[in-house]
Amino acid sequence: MNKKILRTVIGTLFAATMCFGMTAFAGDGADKEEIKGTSYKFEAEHTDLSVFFGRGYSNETTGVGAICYDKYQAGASNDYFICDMYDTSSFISFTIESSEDVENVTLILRATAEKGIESLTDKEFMIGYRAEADTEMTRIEFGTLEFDDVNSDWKGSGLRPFSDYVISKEVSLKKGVNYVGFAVSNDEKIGGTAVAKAPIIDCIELIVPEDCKAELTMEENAASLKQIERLEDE
Ligand SMILES: [Ca+2]
Repeated sequence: MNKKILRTVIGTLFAATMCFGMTAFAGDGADKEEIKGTSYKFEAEHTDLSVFFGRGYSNETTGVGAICYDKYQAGASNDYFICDMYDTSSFISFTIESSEDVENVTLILRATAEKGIESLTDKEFMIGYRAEADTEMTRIEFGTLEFDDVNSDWKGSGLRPFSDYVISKEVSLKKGVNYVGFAVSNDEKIGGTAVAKAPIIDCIELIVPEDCKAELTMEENAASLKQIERLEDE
């Protein structure tokens, strides 16, 4: 399957999914400390980006080119994040393996945004998950991601610090492989070559409830790890 077709297939999976009426919300992560359980953090820059396509304000970006170094010291975990998601087909997906079925997992997204992108609703930016055997993503109705103070002049030309957004406390994972996906679904022309608005994604955190023994691991992509090594050497 060529990359363009694969992108379309994944985009369609999201688009065709019904909303499941889940109770979910977004916030500034203030209530994150109160969530009890075992926390697993997975870096966006370690995901498989082989079919990634995106745009910046004056460029197109493919594959591991989407991995950016946190030169502004905006608080990115592991010092890297995914940038240039300003295309209508941009998405990233985390491949998470769970040792058993688990419900009521909390999903936290660590993200920020560039100047001018003050918010993203769950219709403009879709977040969902599915087990490998499922054909459709379960879309999360998280409301709106607010990037407060995004238009401040961060250290001259810097980036607004990253924030933690509690996306859902009701994610279900099945034993085996699961996908947690983030896809652009708007066509707001925000300037230059950028034809959609999107967040800048640092990592996700999954918190397994206290009484559950499920262990989570992420398949880290070799090409992405290699790209980070390359950037470290620069
Ligand atoms: Ca990161």
